[in-house]
Amino acid sequence: MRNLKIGITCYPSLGGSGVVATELGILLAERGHEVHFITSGRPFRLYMDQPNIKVHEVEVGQYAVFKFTPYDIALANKISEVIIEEELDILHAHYAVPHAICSALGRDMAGVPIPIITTLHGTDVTILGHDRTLAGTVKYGINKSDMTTAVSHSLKQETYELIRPSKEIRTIYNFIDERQYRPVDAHHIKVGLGIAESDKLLIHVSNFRKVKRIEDVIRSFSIINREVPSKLLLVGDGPEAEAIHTLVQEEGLGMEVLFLGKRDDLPDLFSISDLNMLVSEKEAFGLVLIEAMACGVPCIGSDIGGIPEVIEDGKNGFIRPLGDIEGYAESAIRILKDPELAAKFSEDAMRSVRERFSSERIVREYESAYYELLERK
Ligand code: GMT
Repeated sequence: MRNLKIGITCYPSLGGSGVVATELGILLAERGHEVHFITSGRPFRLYMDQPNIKVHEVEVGQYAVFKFTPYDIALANKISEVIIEEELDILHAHYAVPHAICSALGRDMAGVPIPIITTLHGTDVTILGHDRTLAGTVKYGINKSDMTTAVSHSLKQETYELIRPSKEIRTIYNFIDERQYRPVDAHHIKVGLGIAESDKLLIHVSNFRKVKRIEDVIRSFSIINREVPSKLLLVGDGPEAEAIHTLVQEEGLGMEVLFLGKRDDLPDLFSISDLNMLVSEKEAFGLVLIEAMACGVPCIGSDIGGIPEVIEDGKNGFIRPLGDIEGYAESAIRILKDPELAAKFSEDAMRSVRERFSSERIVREYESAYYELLERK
């Protein structure tokens, strides 16, 4: 198969869709393809100049007539330029709004009928699909794409029900960069944080938005902490940070909960953790689950969206109904108090990621989708 020139448009900042798009681009470039990121800035996980990768930054002019700067129009304009100048074979849009819509517009402007593949990541459907000011454009973006993928079966189903697109959607799961996410010896971090050797460690990583239900994590940790000497690491930042701080104080957990902010050393933090909690009320996939599992950490999750497709209930973690604070705590205590069960879940978590979410497997699925689209033409 010949190497391709692939345009990728995505959010370059912190967030699951940007991480997946960037890591996909890096791996495609390593496989010999030429990858062109068309974004508002350098993707944050793209650390250095890598062979076969070019970043095309979108510039937006500031004019007095604009009340709102037209980033989306500038993006479509940049996409059309890159299609022509770099002779792209295919465009891959991550997150429907505005990337799928701008890709369709950019392709029309370029007048070159290259295929567009759009990957839906979750909130582009589960939140924006309910917003009457945007839902129509989500549908337009999907229908104008030659292929649409969703990061879980659950998201695929929800998109069919909510958006009713005229095209079929294919599930391609998210994947892990195994070179980064693996168990490492990071004991020094536990020592540095002043955590006693005997304390069990729970971890929650997110963008601290309401959908993550961090208050449920805190409330169940409060129950867990009464039974098991433990600490909770909260990693990330976002709009709910203040409310979470207040709740932690109200629950009298000020000494037990450690706010670590945004961190780059997630593999280290997972490697010292005994349990990961993701109990969101919306979650198309839950990238953080496979990041934790790849480091051998069992997970507790809510029965929402793609979470039950990632955690295998009773095999490498537990799934409990959304908001079941007691249930989460009971499941966590079971794992934390039973070293044999914890070791079995940990092994199975790593096996599951290797078998189901390996970068090799998933990148090949995207590559096959690209070749299939090019053959269809
Ligand atoms: O809320 C987040 O976690 C960020 C969000 C995003 O738009 O980047 O994540 C979404 O895409 C990730 C990558 O595909 C998925 O793993 C997350 O489950 C999904 N978030 C939601 O559905 C809430």
